[in-house]
Amino acid sequence: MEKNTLTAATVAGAASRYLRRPRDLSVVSHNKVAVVGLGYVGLPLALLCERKGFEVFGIDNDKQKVTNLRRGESDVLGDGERDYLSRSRSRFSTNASLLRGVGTIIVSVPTPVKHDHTPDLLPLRSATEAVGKNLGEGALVIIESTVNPGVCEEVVIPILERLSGLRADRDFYFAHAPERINPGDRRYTVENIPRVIGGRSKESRDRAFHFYHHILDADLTATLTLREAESVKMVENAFRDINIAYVNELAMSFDHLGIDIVRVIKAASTKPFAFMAHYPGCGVGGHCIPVDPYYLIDYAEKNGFDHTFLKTARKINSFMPEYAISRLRDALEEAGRKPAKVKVALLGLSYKRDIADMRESPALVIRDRLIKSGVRVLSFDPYVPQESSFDTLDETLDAADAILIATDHEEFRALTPEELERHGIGVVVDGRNCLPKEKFERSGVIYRGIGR
Ligand code: SAJ
Repeated sequence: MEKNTLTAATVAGAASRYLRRPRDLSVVSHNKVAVVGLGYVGLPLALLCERKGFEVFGIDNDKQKVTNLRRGESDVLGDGERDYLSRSRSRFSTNASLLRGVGTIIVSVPTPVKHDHTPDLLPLRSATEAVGKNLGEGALVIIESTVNPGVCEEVVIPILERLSGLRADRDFYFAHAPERINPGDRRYTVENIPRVIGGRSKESRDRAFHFYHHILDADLTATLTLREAESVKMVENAFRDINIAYVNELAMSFDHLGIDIVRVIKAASTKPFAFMAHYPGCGVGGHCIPVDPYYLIDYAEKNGFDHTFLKTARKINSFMPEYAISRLRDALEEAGRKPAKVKVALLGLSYKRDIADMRESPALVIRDRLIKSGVRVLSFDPYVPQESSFDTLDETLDAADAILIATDHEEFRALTPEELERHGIGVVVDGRNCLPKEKFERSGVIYRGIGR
């Protein structure tokens, strides 16, 4: 037979050899790791992979972020990690073709909600498309973004297969390991937080387990299906949201009853079992707690179940900025001041103490509602100078008649009655119950907390 004659027999033989090829004979390099999405989740993970000896590619669609990272600049890292970034050899780029030949690809892009609180999977879809177009045989794809059950199997894997022409669990492997980063937490870090892993198959799960076992110093639960792993994160964060809603409702009730909810929760916490303290406040912000429950609510609704309890908790927590404003009105009335005639220092704009992140921050809701109602608002947040009316707390207090604390940053927790007296401030609304109430009341300040 003439050489190079492609008979049907020859083609069939080649095809069967290809399909029979040993699983680990892949066209990707397993010492290469790529992280798609370089925010507070992806960037620390990318640097950790580099520290553990991988050749790392960091991909993000934000040109400015990539430019800053190449310069060793980032606002999502702690001090230690920022030093490491300045020495990092990771390649940061907006060019997704760098994913070609990479053995492990992790996707850690945001999964926000739209204005109507329905899931916004656009960032995840576009990141998945970038991966699908550059996916090599034998690669392991891990989704770390928070998603509701079903997204991996019904959205992500179909995109990967369509764009790569590869089949999951035949040509590439797929797992879900929901992120558990706690911004600002120095104790629990990307390296030591226990993780759960779900796989499309046992092979996928095992490969993901070996990857995380190599880079983390943490317990790994790698026995889940994809939908179970997706559900774990939903359950974790909805748990927090409903518990915060529980104490927020108690706070509003106790304000009618003249009971100090903080003292009651602290006392209830002496019970060594079956109680977990959460504290009331002027609202629930961040990109996790007020967002994740909507993903589960939406998916359950599409499958015929109505999460009335989760929805009620969301309603209570979303009402708290309004409640804090009602506490301000009440305090101003007692002080004989008209809201339209006072200047209110809004202390804190970020959603959580001692960090700069303003996503879904209740402080922004309070600010906008107060301004809309004709109150003059002087904002100050030491972590968000660009949104502050003044450079310092002192200047802000100097110009104000009343204060509303929306974020319990260290600088605000340190406020004293003498300081307020010096600035002629007679009304304090403590939206995070972070000040010693009795001390301020003894000094003659009109004090309102949330549930105290
Ligand atoms: N909040 C309350 N009362 C509370 C706790 C929080 O009003 O008792 C408010 C905070 O002020 C903030 C919002 O809720 O506005 C969210 O606070 P958070 O402490 O839950 O902070 P996050 O959003 O950074 O939550 C993260 C989550 N981690 C992940 O999703 C990976 C969450 O699961 C953690 O429980 C949380 O950190 C944590 O423990 O600090």
